[in-house]
Amino acid sequence: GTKTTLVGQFTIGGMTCAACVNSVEGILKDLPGVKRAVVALATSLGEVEYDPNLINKDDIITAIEDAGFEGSLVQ
Ligand code: 9UX
Repeated sequence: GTKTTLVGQFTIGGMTCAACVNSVEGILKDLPGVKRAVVALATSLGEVEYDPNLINKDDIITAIEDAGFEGSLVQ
């Protein structure tokens, strides 16, 4: 069938070095349904492309929080 993906933007608080960025990107990319994740240290922003049939924005925020950072949705 047709592939469906959405793109969500999140603020990720608490990242202070490049290794934090790599860690958060790795965690996001390992989530089921996440196709792409790009995280920027300077802006504290993350962009995640995901399949809404497999994961939702709240799940993504929970994963960010579980990794020890503060995640919130960019409206
Ligand atoms: Mo860098 Mo981030 O030394 O949790 S990995 S601060």
